[in-house]
Amino acid sequence: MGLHKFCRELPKLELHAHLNGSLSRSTMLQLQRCLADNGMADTSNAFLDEFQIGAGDTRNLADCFQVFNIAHALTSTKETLAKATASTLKEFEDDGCCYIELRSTPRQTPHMTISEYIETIVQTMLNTTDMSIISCLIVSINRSSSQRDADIIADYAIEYHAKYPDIVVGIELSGNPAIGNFKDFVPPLTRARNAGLKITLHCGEICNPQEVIEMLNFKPERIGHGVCIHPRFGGIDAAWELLCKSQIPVEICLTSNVNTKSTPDYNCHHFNELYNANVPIVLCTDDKGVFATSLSQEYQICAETFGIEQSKLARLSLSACNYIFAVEKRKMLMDKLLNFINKKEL
Ligand code: 6MZ
Repeated sequence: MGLHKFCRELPKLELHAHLNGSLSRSTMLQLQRCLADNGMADTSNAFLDEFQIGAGDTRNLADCFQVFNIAHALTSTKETLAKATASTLKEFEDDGCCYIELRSTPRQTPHMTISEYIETIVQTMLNTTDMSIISCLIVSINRSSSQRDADIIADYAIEYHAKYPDIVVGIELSGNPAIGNFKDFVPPLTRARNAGLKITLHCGEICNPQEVIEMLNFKPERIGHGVCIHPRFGGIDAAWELLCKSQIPVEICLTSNVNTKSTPDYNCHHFNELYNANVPIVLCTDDKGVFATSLSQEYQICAETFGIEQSKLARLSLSACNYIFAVEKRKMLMDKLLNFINKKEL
């Protein structure tokens, strides 16, 4: 079977996708129309064009954090946030994704409270009975936020995990890695962990070996990116050895790292180092709207760049089942993958 078709058909798990970075152009237009119908649209198409950071774009990782304001302007009401969530889930499903842990930073807007933000996403996920994709929410803390605001987000995550344990499954730390200190977020993350939430941390997205070691010693269930951990990419031996020993799974975002210039090109991506060292990895999209990609495209790029054959790609997806936060869904997803592998004789 052709690689493109195979990557689309392969049942895939998305474990690192930011809601407001995942909006496609058609979803954004839909949200814009919805706001306009309510007399609230103040956005133009030129404004939407700024949203995409494609290959060769001159913007870097630091600039990239500006573009999220565009999506945030569109998801500021309960109605558009619900539509954004539903459309994004549908797009992942259409791309052959069978399970997603969507993440988002709850925020207060002129039209909703933090609590309503979370409730809106949760209710949309509960109402996707017409879809076969299984969806969960990871609550994000932005590392640019104050300790007080991080505490508030953690409290809501704990409250909503207690209310909807099958939907609100984790908490994560993201945002501009050049701002803030991991240490300041340890107390709220620890409280969330003690309440039963699983943890994933953006780790080593820029060079900061001390922070990488602090993060790995915190023993999150997963980390995101892990670009600057191997000494070849600005990391230090102690951090790399700690990662190899701890076997903490890494959410890999190939196109995101290339388009933000965290990695010069696909060929020098640290996928190789992680894969060869047997560190668990999961292929993810990060921000499929901003970086114009899809999960099947990330599998295809991985296969083409690193020569990973179809049977190994399928096993990458199978192994992702081990690292999901909704533990009770693991067996069902593994059965689905094993079925696919047997049927295709891989
Ligand atoms: C770190 C990122 C990110 O939460 O409003 N975000 N944080 N590194 C990245 N690499 C490119 N991509 C996205 O989605 C948008 C938010 O996700 C985080 C940023 O905090 C961004 O504002 P939500 O749904």
